[in-house]
Amino acid sequence: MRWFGPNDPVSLWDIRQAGCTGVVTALHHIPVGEVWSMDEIEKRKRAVEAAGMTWTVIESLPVHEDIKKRSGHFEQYIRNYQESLRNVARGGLKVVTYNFMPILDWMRTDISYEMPDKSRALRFERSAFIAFDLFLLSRPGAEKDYTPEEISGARQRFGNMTAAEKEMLYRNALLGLPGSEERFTEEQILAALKTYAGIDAARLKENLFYFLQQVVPVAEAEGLKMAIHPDDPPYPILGLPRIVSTEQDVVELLHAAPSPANGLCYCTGSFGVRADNDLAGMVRRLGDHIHFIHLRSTRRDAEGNFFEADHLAGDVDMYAVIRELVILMRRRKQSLPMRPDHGHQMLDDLSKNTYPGYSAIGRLRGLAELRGLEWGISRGL
Ligand code: CS2
Ligand code: MN
Repeated sequence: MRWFGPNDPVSLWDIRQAGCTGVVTALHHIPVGEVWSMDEIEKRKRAVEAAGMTWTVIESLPVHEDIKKRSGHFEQYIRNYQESLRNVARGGLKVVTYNFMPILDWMRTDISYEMPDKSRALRFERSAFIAFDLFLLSRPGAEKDYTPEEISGARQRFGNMTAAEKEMLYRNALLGLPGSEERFTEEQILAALKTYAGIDAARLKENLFYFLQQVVPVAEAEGLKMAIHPDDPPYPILGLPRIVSTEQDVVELLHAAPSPANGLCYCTGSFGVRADNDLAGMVRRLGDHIHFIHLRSTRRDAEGNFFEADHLAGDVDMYAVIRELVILMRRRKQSLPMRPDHGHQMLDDLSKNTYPGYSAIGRLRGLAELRGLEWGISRGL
């Protein structure tokens, strides 16, 4: 499971009791772009090991915005990244997860969507999102991104929201990075969006490829595996390009810096939002480059909304996915690190304040179901 560090309301022992042998964590307190020191790496490692688990996967070693834009101090930030890679390798870590989404990480409009069983899930509602973009953020030029029907639907949706609902939508949409409490202000996000004005998908891809060409050789020399996390949701938002949304995107980024160290965090929750992503086929075709696995399922509808379903429900055929993964691990003679990605807020956690998607009990349920499915498939093969 993922652990956000000493401030995480879910303790290492909670995670251990969920049946985990390792945790996935990051040094969230180190500002993006700064070098991860040996001291801090060792300290975190000791904390995890004191609870009887191991730390081999980082999620995430974040990429500074200057690198994504190839502007400002990007060269210095790349050198810092390389240095962090050398340090984490010296600390015994094996996999480095990161993403290349401009400004924002995942985006949801509702972080407390009530399921029929009264547990709570994360949800993306398209018309609420459009309402946020047009009427709360008032992003210049946003109307160009939507059809007249979408705009009038969003206007109607917005008109029916209470002031408290509008406030909530605004907060959810600008939640910022997982693991941080910081939110963007309206001025900050509009200013940040402006800095991407000249950067389309092709440019952003070039910048990613350049970054990979600088860091993948270092990772390879140090015995590390890089694992890029796909875009969530897997399409452009707020006028920002998103470039790790499809199998083709992954093929291109692998070609840009050919190496076994250049790989993927295969996240079924993110890729699965697009019906055109063939999840089981991606495991077959990209398998040698899958270094880390996130298992989660969403349920989408024709309007472009989706919510995070139970791990074994929703649109992801988890049986087919895990079957391919079991076959892959046998072929590679290696057990790949996997975690349940998110879980519903349920039972005692409903009254607790945890990171959205990262309460203990929902993830424990997800993990138990996923492991059971893996066990059964594995025994039957
Ligand atoms: C994670 C991602 O919480 C989540 O949804 O799967 O945010 C992931 O940690 C980052 O994108 C990886 O850099
Ligand atoms: Mn994920």
